[in-house]
Amino acid sequence: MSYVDEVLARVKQQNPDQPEFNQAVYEVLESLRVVIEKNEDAYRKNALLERLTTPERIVMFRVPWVDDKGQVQVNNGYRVQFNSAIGPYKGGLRFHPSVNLSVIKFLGFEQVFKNSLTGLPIGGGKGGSDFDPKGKSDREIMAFCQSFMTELCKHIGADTDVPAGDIGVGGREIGYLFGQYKRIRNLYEGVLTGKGLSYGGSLARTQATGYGLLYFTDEMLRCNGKSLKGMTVAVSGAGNVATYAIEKAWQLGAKPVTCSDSTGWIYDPEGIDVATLIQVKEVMRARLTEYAKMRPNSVYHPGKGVWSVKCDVAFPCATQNELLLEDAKMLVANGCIAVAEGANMPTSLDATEYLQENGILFCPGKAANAGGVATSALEMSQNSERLSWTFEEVDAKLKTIMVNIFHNMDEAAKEYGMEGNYVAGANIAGFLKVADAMNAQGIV
Ligand code: NDP
Ligand code: 2IT
Repeated sequence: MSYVDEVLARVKQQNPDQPEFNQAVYEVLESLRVVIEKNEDAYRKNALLERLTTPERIVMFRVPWVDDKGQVQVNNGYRVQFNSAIGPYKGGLRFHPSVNLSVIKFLGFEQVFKNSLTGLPIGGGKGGSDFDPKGKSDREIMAFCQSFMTELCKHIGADTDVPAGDIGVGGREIGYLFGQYKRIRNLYEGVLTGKGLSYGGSLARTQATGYGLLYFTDEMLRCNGKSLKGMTVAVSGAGNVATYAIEKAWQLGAKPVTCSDSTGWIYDPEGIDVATLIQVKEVMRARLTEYAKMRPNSVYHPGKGVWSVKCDVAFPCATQNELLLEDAKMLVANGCIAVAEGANMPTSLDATEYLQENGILFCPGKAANAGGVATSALEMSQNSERLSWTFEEVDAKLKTIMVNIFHNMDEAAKEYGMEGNYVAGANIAGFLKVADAMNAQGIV
């Protein structure tokens, strides 16, 4: 059996109840086959792939908190410190009822390669809780965040592990988490990113994932003789990533016509209005039905369906496995030319294969959405030097980073004889730096 197959079997056998983690590992290791086969004995002897697929540390903890009725609630808290070969663990926190160890491990595993692709010195980690922020009062959110950080603060630090936001964790939650860390540890340090601007946050971090996704896609289209100008784009999600992807799509001359949340989706023939979207999702924290009320020419559809809309480029920006084989078929049939993942692993494996086989330019999330974590690393730099850069400075760095990621990914695919296969290119380029650092540091 080849070394890759041995490790895939081992991961499956050791984690039989973790479908998302197995899915992420399968995609990466399949891409790495060509690299591993060149030096199989050395990789096997050093158990490089076993170490790569086993987190350095997993912290799991109880999060008790009191709701507004005086009832004690208990949630599960997680932090997976996956790989610190190239820098302190770095990656978001997700608060969503679907969170479990499989989801956090898949996200942490992806983060290792994504962070490597940024070219910045950050290792990979991820955390979160099955806490559901929906419908909770501000006081309940604060109580939860304080309890969560009371345990998490023992395991993180500016040079150890630096969490940030993800689904269900935005500026409000980061503020409460930072306040509690500082209070318990008596340390004012850049232990979290995505902070508010008055207490160490970076300009452009809020916009960074969505903007970066569009810079990346723009460069990819340019290198394939195309341009976003005049294109119709479909976006899923209505949160941080989707909102700023939509904003930058407009700025680059495209027309974003859809967005979605966990209950339904919007088709707006005049293009999604960013101010209305922010008002509904960030200020009112309401459903997209409110968007339809405020924009009478738009249509709200309950359930799923964003990918049935005719578009040139599709940007899945909500969650994992939200673009399935039947969606991929609709996109291809409707003449879509590119899919770029704003979310982490939003496209199922069979849908990815179908898109690639049908000539769609397919950009995997670990490359296309790396602008968020890259700008988090820029926030860490600013915190370390106790300075703040201008919006223009950060945005320019973000753009350069995204353009470089595209070219590194593209060149890695070409070097290993898989031109245009950006999944393979991203996995290989991300892997090589981490593997080199792991080899240099001995058996740890
Ligand atoms: P937000 O919480 O801001 O927004 C998430 C959006 O997706 C919401 O509109 C939400 O709907 C929808 N959504 C979430 N879960 C589901 C689900 N199970 N089914 C249907 N819709 C769902 O999160 P972000 O925008 O920050 O994150 C979106 C994706 O981007 C995630 O995959 C995340 O890991 C990834 N990502 C985020 C980065 C960041 O910097 N924030 C960086 C890189 C990747 P509703 O409004 O109903 O909750
Ligand atoms: O998936 C991701 O890259 C994020 N949620 C952002 C992580 C970060 O540390 O900024």
